Amino acid sequence: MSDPGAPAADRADGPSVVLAIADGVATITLNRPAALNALTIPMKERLLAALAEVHADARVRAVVLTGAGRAFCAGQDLKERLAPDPPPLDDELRLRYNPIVRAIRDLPQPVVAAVNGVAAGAGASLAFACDLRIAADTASFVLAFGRIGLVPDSGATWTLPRLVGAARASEMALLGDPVSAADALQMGLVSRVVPADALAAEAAAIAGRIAGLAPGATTATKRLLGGAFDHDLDVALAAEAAAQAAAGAHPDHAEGLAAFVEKRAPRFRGG
Ligand code: T3D
Repeated sequence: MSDPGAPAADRADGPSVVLAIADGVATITLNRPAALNALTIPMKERLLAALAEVHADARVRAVVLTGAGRAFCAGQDLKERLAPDPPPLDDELRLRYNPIVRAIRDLPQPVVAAVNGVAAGAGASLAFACDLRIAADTASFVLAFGRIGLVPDSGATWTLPRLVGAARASEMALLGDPVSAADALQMGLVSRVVPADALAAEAAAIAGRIAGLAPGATTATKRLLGGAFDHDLDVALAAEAAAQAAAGAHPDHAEGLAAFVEKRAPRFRGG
């Protein structure tokens, strides 16, 4: 993907968002390492386009979102905001950040955030929107919004309390202190921490395992978990029953049963 709208420095380093698809796994890499992958308008548009491409590609069964270089993403490019006539903040959220978060949540495929370094501001929000977060031991999360007189956005006020509870979310949002990978693991913000040089392989392995599952059941599981904090037990029970009926009627369920009794790996087809 070329990036004609990107600043010259970005073009020199290649496209600001790189999408690679192999073996059922799409890897989306934020790629402005010199600026810690801070998000410019062209980069946000490229990210949205990559997410749309992945959504439409039935071969893709799992997604990894990561950053190039030493950061995951430093959030909004603050230098872009200092340029003459930046777009109004609420327009930027409505037109770009919010659609990106919505696109991640609406993807049929689970998204693994491979947090390779600092995730700050909207960069942290992106990680919070993913289905799984695994982190390098060098990673950190910083809700940097307050330091520049802004409020947490891109869904962070919704996702973060659901991930870590109100008390920890409030500390992170109000104080803005960096949370280390070890602390993120302890508070349940990430599910695994691995040595930095093992992160890409670990993310690929997790995504590869997800890609080997029955895609319809995987999507339904993502949807069921995504709604978990929004309705009561009876609604959850009914939603599980409906999803199970659909999963059970799919040929992939029969394939899973056959593979079990034949003591072999299942070959799920999806569709
Ligand atoms: O449109 C809207 O504005 C609405 C949406 C807002 C959403 C948001 O995301 S608001 C929050 C924006 N992000 C931040 O406030 C984070 C700013 N960055 C930092 O606090 C620090 O850079 C980090 C904690 C992320 C990392 O610190 P450190 O010491 O490891 O690195 P550094 O030296 O600060 O940064 C390295 C380079 O990246 C540096 O460039 P230089 O001097 O080498 O040319 C720095 O300017 C650049 N950089 C880092 N973050 C950003 C950035 N450039 C532009 N925008 C950034 N956000």
